[in-house]
Amino acid sequence: MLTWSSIAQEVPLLSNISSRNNISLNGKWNYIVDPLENGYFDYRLMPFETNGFFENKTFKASELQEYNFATSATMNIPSDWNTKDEKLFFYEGTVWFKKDFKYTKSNNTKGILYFGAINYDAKVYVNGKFVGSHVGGYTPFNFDVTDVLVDGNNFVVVKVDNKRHKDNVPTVNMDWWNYGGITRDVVLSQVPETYIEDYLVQIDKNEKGIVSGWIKLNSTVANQKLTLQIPELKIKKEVITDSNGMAYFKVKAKPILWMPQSPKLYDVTFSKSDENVTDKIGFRTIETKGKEIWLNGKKVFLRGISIHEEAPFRQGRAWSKEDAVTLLTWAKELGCNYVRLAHYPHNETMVREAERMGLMVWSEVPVYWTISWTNTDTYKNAERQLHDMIYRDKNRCAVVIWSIANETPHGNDRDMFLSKLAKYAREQDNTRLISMAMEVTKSPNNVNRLEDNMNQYVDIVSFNQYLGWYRGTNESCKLMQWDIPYNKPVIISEFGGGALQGLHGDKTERWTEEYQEELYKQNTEMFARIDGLAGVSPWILVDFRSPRRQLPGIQDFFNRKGLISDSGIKKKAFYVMKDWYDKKKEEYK
Ligand code: GCB
Repeated sequence: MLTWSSIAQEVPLLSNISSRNNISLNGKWNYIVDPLENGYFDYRLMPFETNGFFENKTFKASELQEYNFATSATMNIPSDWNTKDEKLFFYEGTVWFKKDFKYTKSNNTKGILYFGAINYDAKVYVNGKFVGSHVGGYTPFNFDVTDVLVDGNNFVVVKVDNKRHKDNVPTVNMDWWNYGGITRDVVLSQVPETYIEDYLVQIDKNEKGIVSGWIKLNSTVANQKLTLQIPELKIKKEVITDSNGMAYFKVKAKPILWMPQSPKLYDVTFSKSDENVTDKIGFRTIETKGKEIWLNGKKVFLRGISIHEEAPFRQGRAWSKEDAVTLLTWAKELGCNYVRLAHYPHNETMVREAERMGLMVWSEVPVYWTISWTNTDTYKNAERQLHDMIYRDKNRCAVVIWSIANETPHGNDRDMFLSKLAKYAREQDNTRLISMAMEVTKSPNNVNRLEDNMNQYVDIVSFNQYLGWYRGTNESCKLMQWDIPYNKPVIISEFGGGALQGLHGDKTERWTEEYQEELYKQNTEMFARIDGLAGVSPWILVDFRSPRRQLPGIQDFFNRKGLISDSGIKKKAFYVMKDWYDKKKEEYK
């Protein structure tokens, strides 16, 4: 007998999900808070095979049933639950979600259930049948649920658990809010039996004047005719799949290159007799030469800002186009040509909007601080998240840097873990730059020295430094010298300090806007003395929620290092940074 799990299963991600034939499952979902995981385990703590909440049974007065989705509260999805229900603000645990939907079955059509992200541990059921699970809070996943869908009324139930665990990625300790929930879009995608699963289109790395790439089907069928079209470049190319269901192409083309000043994107269509997938794709080159970063063959300075995926004004997880546009418009106002999307892969819309607006992107996995370096499952988890980040965004020319870690402690175990991860990243994508946010290790006699064994695995030496906040005073910037003994470009991936917007005082008083302003003045002046500095991304664009930040009246559970307050008001330091970027822009014209 076939088990359910053998007919509904996780499948490789559908690329470019928003261009597919989708039924949106966003909107109201019923939810049940379940701190003891009562809907999953029986009283002997054995998982239920039947009778769990996933069955979504209809409540009848004649039978004993201690849950009822139909009469439970509803929540708008996508969303974190922490900002949607006061009782759940600090909650970490299990919440069950249920959504009803209609579906018309047809032969030759598959149903793929796609989640943009769920934080953290998700178990998914369709019509009471288990279809699969996923861990990791910031990457998409999908299941082929064709065989469990019925004609007419269907329901999906998801058990979401955001409890932190030491061996997870990220681990138990971090400086951002562990927002739980179905935090990104949910769709049921309808695709043909044999469908275009994935593709890549890029300027050829080795041959000038050539655009190359591939199209991949979901099954290993040979001799399928596929078409690539880029009308504006007068490209219409027919290709035939090999026995792996892959079709490769190389075409002569001289596209106008994407760059921050003019982020040119082309309409591209991939088609099969019964399917069209359309995308907007840009072309550019990115490389390093000694201590310089070159975009399209020209030296560039990355005028950046770090951003958390935190919704402007209302807080909570950002997910919508509107959220993305607000955040990125602020970055543009600051004079940025670059954003560091910290500390985990942001939603796909954010990356696409950055690309549309002309912002280069640093994209990162949550290998943050001290994770379990020797645990092989932890490694596998990190590698999977890295894989999925690269897979989803490989066609986004805006993404120029994959970052594999942030502020990790030196040691052999870490070195083994990160070197393996760096190699893996390069195997997945050898067309982009690899980096990680390191730390300054020594500063004897006012010389900040950066030493990290990982330097050999990265293309860009990046580090976070907090002179004037965690170390030294603002004044100490004046004397500080820098020793970075690597012939690679340098990025300061973080610097900054906290200020409560509206709090004024002397520039020596912490938490005032004047202190933060002075910190930015002194730091940026010091940057002139850093050899090979090729970019900076101050910490951070907007104040964001963090349970580590308790100081009453000042922090109130917000990290206050934003250049903009949580209510959207620019602090004084914003303008210091903007002036510095205006000058950099002139310098690199
Ligand atoms: C860091 C971390 C970042 C923190 C920041 C801070 O170095 O990378 O996640 O939020 O410092 O504010 O302390």
